[in-house]
Amino acid sequence: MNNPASAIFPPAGIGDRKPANQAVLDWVHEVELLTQPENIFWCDGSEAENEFLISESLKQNVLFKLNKAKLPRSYLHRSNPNDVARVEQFTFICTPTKEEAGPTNNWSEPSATYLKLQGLLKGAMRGRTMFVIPYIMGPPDSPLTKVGFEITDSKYVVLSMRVMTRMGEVAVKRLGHDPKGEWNRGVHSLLDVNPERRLICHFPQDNTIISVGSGYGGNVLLSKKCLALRIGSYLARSQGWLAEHMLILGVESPTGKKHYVAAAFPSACGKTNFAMLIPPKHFAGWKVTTVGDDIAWMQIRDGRLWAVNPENGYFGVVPGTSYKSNPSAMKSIQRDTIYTNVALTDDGDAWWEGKDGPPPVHAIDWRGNDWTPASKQKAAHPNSRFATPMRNNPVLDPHVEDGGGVPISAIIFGGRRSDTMPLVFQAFDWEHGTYIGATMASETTAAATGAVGQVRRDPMAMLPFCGYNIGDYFRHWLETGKRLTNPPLIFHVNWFRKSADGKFLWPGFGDNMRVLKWIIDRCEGEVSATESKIGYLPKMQDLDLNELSGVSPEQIQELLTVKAEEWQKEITGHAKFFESLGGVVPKELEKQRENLAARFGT
Ligand code: OXD
Ligand code: MN
Repeated sequence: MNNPASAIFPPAGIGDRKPANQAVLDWVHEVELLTQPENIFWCDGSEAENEFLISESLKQNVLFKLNKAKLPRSYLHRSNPNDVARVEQFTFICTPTKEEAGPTNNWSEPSATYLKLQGLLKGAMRGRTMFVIPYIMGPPDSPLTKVGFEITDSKYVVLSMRVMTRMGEVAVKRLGHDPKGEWNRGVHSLLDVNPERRLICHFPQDNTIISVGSGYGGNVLLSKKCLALRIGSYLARSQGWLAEHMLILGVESPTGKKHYVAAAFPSACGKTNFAMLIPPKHFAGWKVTTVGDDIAWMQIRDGRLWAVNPENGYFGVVPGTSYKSNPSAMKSIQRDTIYTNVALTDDGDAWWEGKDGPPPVHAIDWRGNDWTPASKQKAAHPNSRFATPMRNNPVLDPHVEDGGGVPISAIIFGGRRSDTMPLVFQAFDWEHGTYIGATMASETTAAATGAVGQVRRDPMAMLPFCGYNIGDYFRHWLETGKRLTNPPLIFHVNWFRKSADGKFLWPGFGDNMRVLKWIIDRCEGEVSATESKIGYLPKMQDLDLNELSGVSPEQIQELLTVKAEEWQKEITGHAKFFESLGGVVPKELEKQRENLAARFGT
């Protein structure tokens, strides 16, 4: 096999569209001098460029072609087995002081880090092509939209960025000629894909990201976690908006009344499934549409929160995706999709655990080895992914390109919790909702390297993504609430509660519509609720459980139960978490915790 980063030599007319902005040209030249590539490829996002890059990637085994009839224009990429997930331990926020990065981030001093990275990048692109990718995050005409340039030596990154962002001309135009314009500088090199030389570094003050040693999407598609969340959250605070790890969905009633909801669940906890929910038959006439499946940028207008999805595609977890769990995702990934680390069947189809139908009798697993159903290893990596354009989504919301965004009626927090957390409850108000978000927890998943299934606090699902001090982030949430005259209502959901014998109590997926309907009814002021110690709980009769099969009334009762012993433990967990943050938690949230504890008599 060739080196996957080997240079490629485009014919005239491809790879030569240099932007005119002098600041961009100077920066590219600087990176060129440092990394010494064989040549520079200026990406413009065109069809011809894409075709050329795909054909070169096929030659170099960076991509494998999938069955043309079953999955047109779709490809398989296999990553280095040492490089399959985000690496939180190697992710750094490089602010002048450690306090600015805060207690939840790895911090590293900027000048020393630049020096270290320069050492690693010196000559790193010899014999390779250096790609320069202009892109925007956000709809082209949104005031929130940001320009980024990513330099990379990975063709897979270029091809994926074309799916995940609005790439090329649109970004060059948006930046224009002003050498002082705001844009993000992103440098990525695969180096030798060695965990010992893997670093994902953010310099918020310089609007700069440098990522080395990895080829995994979350570490290298710098638009996504690095810009849209880590740098994004930093910019959002100073500019007065919110950058959040949230899906955005629209829900329309049979009478045509529409609400938009944003929901923060940690990685691999079902954001994509929720954003593409198909209501059960009983909800005929209800429609759920997707604005975004991972990231929401939200600004205040007319006292309300308005959200845009800065992305242009979905980078979703493949295993478990099926026509039963997420038909719209299945339809989306039938074409134009880059699959990473799934299995390859003998007829060139993609396969993974949890796909509809029986497993293939033989396949090549994600590592490139023979696989049969008798194999002990998984055929697809648990964090195998699809990158697919959002335009493929059959339930794409018609307002996804609106620059002003969509008005948010409700914010939902949630995680994987086997116990303690009821199916749904509502915060008393914004400040209490901020507390619920700040203390939320979830069992860890394969989306990041490390142990899976351990409960960890993950405030607003932003633990790995908040680019500054988490105490200031909480403060920013509290201040945002004060500026909202018509704030979204805040809820917490848990689809993952289990019975004493370890079985899920709630079917989830499409049936989550029943919970969403209650949330919408609350937004409409159509139903009352039971005030409990933790917030407002649904009254049984207000949850539409008609035609819900296989769930007993006792199960529903259990799903809505607040158990004092579990909550006492939970409150201790909140206290420990706040303590671990070393005094940065705003006093309002400490007070919320005291009030909650007092309600439980502790
Ligand atoms: C993602 C993640 O890829 O959160 O969206 O890890
Ligand atoms: Mn995510």
